[in-house]
Amino acid sequence: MIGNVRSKMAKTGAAALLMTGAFATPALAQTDPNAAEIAALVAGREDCPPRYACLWVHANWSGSRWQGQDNNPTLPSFIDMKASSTYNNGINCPVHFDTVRGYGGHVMAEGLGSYRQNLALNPIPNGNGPHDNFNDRFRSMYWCSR
Ligand SMILES: [Ca+2]
Repeated sequence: MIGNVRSKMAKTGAAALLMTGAFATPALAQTDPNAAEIAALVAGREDCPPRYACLWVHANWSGSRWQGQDNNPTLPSFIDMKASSTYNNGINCPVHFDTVRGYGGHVMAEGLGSYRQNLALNPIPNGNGPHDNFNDRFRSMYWCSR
């Protein structure tokens, strides 16, 4: 008799575990359906090594990446006027991205550790109207202040 009850409990427990397992995976997947995409995006941003500021040709930290450790009065042609996302992975101060060579023009400060996923969403203050933004505009960069 006792053995019979234990056997039933064991079966019930096994059934409960199976049900938990059956429902756990879909429930986790529903928690954040974009988890894999977000992980891939963050991985792209994390490609920027420590001590550098990085620019990517495309939004979402994708496409060719440029990385700068010093002040750069010019940018190589593959990224000059083509940057669409940013990441300041420096160690001590903001980086400034400028819309003209040799610094100046419209300047966008990127704080230490901060990033922009899509520069098209960053309007230029006092630019050429409400739709003017920093996408595909950067031509030089400097650290800290000038
Ligand atoms: Ca671009």
